[in-house]
Amino acid sequence: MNCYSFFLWFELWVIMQAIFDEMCVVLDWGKPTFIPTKGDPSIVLVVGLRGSGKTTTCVKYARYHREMGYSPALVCADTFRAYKQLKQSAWSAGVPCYGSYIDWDPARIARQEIEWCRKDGHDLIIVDTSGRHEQEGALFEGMRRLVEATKPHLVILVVDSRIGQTALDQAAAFKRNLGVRRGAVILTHLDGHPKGVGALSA
Ligand SMILES: Nc1nc2c(ncn2[C@@H]2O[C@H](COP(=O)(O)OP(=O)(O)O)[C@@H](O)[C@H]2O)c(=O)[nH]1
Ligand SMILES: [Mg+2]
Repeated sequence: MNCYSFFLWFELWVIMQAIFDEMCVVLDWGKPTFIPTKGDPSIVLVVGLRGSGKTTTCVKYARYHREMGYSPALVCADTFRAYKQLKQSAWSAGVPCYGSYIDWDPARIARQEIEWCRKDGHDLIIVDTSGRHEQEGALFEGMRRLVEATKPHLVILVVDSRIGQTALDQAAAFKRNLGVRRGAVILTHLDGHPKGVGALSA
């Protein structure tokens, strides 16, 4: 590499670093809403519409916290097929996964499997849900039952940012209908879609 191309690469690196630092400042909202306590089991319920990216987010959230020194576990409060999907992703991320191949009631599965997670000493229990209902009323009813059954310390709403500014309406509808104590929103599909910016601004 000659001197000229070295300086070109160096300049490019400086520009990229400056953009990255500026993005960190813009996206930093300060202190997180919720920090799980190490050693004390915290329950995080992940809700959202079907295909929004809940399962993917659950695994990322678990892996991130494992790297931070927690002992996370994933619980699948969904169908048998979804359990298989979660188990596969959880296995590749090295996170234990709990679920049922025989029960069909999400609230009952969640309650039972959370108990197993507690017994196994996990301090961060992440519950993945289905969001499969066709009717809005049934969806919220199903989620209310899950909130009742799991008594979560945090409810995360996963929103596909490709819906743009409608993300705000979706978050408001969840807040109104679930009436949770502590909630957060995670936007997915921010990579490679222009509408993501709309969702972010909303
Ligand atoms: N590009 C991209 N794809 C994603 C993201 N999050 C999830 N996906 C993909 O979206 C699809 C649905 O995700 P999944 O987690 O199964 O959604 P769920 O039905 O809400 O559990 C899968 O193919 C994921 O790989 C993201 O942030 N970016
Ligand atoms: Mg899923």
